[in-house]
Order: sequence, then structure tokens, then C-alpha cells
Amino acid sequence: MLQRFSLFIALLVVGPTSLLLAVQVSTGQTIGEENDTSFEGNIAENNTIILNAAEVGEDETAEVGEDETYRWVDSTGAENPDLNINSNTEYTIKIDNPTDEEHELIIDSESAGNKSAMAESGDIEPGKNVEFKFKTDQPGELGYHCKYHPDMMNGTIIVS
Ligand SMILES: [Cu+2]
Repeated sequence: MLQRFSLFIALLVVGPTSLLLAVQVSTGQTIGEENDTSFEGNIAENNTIILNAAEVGEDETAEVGEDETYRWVDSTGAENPDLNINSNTEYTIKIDNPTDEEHELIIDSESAGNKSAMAESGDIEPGKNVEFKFKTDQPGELGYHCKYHPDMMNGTIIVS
């Protein structure tokens, strides 16, 4: 009986304390998670760039295959965003393709004019996703575009 009573007392003391500890621990974790997912522009601290294919401004009255507009969109939903990156840093570019068209991301040596491909995602079929690594040692301006929709899906990469 005495043992049970002291166990009861122990639970009374330990119970609220452990509850308090649990609250403190979970608060700490929340702060940590916020830090992990903070963004510097459109690029996460872990050097991952999200650039998804998207169909925008869908026109219900358009005939099939006509007036379809595609864009690259980042994690914030910005269309054909400027990508700010650092030189000599490796980035992972992740691309989802929820559209019903094939796309391919090509990174160009210049944003306009004479340009050549520095990196390519390879074909991204409808419903598929790819990721590839990109790194450059030259500060300056680069461009990116879609192999199949170069006029609709293109943007600038600013390398610091
Ligand atoms: Cu495309």
C-alpha cells in the first residue's frame, strides 16, 4: 500500500514535469524546422532549386493542341523566375511535370544571343519528375529555357 502511494506521488511530480519537457522539446523542433525550410529568394538553404513545368491560363474554348501556354514555376508559384545562385556551388534542380506535354530544361551559357547548352535535364515526360546537378564557376548571367517551348518557358539565372 505504501509502495503504491509513493508511486502515485511520484507520478504526480513526474507527470507535469515530463509534460513540460515535451512542450519545450516540441517548441525547439518547430524552430529548427522553420530554419531548415527558410528560403533565400526561390532557393532553399540546401541548394535545391524547384522549377516545375506548368500549364497556365487554360482556355476552355480553345481547340485541343491550341493556345496552350506553359511556364516554369518555382516553389512560390512565380512564373519563369530569375534564379539567383552562387558560383562554385552545386545545386540540385528538381523538376516536376504535371502537364500533358513533354518538357526539357536547358541551361544556356547566355541569357540571349549566342548561346550554347551548359546543362540539360533530359526529357521529362508527362507525369514524371527529374533532378539533376548544376554548378558553374563563372559569375554573370545565364539563361534557361525549355527545348520544346523556348518562347514560353525561359528565364534568367544570375550567378554571384
Ligand atoms: Cu516545355
